[in-house]
Amino acid sequence: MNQTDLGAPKPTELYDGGRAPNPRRVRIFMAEKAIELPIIQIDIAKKEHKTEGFTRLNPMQRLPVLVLEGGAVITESVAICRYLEELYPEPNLFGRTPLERAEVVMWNRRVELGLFASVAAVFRHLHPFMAEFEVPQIAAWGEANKTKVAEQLAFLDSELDSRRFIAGERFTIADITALCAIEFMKPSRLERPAHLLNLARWWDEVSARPSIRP
Ligand SMILES: N[C@@H](CCC(=O)N[C@@H](CS)C(=O)NCC(=O)O)C(=O)O
Repeated sequence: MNQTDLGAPKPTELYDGGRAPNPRRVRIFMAEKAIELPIIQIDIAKKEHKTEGFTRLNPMQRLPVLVLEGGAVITESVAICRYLEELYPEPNLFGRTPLERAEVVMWNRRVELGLFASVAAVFRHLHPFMAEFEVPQIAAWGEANKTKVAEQLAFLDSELDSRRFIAGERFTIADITALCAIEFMKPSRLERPAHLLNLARWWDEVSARPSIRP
């Protein structure tokens, strides 16, 4: 891990949420850059993110949360990753040139608003575990999102026909977001269609990276 000295406060700890997909995005991002930080595990099932102490840290009651020296707090997975990218620029995961940076942000956002959000809607609106977290839980919305997931997977498959990774010819945060969305399909009781061969080729490559190991 090569840290750039920007005079910016250093991260001191990451509040993590176990198998939940957003904290996992940040953990994979950190592993790619070999960033090691004390990790504080918050058990979502035990509602530890709803306690008074955690709510003071993040009023949104969501994970992950990055704490910095001096007490500043960053939430939102992409904001956390952007901060870490500035402090630990290598390997680059957000793009090097103005065009590449725009393409990475574009693809990351597309995957977040498309595939990731649709899988999350299926999980949050159909899984019995989520009934007390997603209020109101609307089963019809969960069902409707199954079609959206299928559409988004087909879209990514067609895009991956012409390039190696989601945002171009190298691995970026957009791949991490897509990978976590697809992993999240398992607890959401969704299957990746086997006929999407470009997606399968991409999946085999990205899921073999050492950073992806749980
Ligand atoms: N937009 C946030 C989403 C964070 C989020 O929704 N985290 C989930 C875990 S993946 C959470 O904390 N869920 C707790 C709940 O729904 O009560 C980000 O990108 O970090």
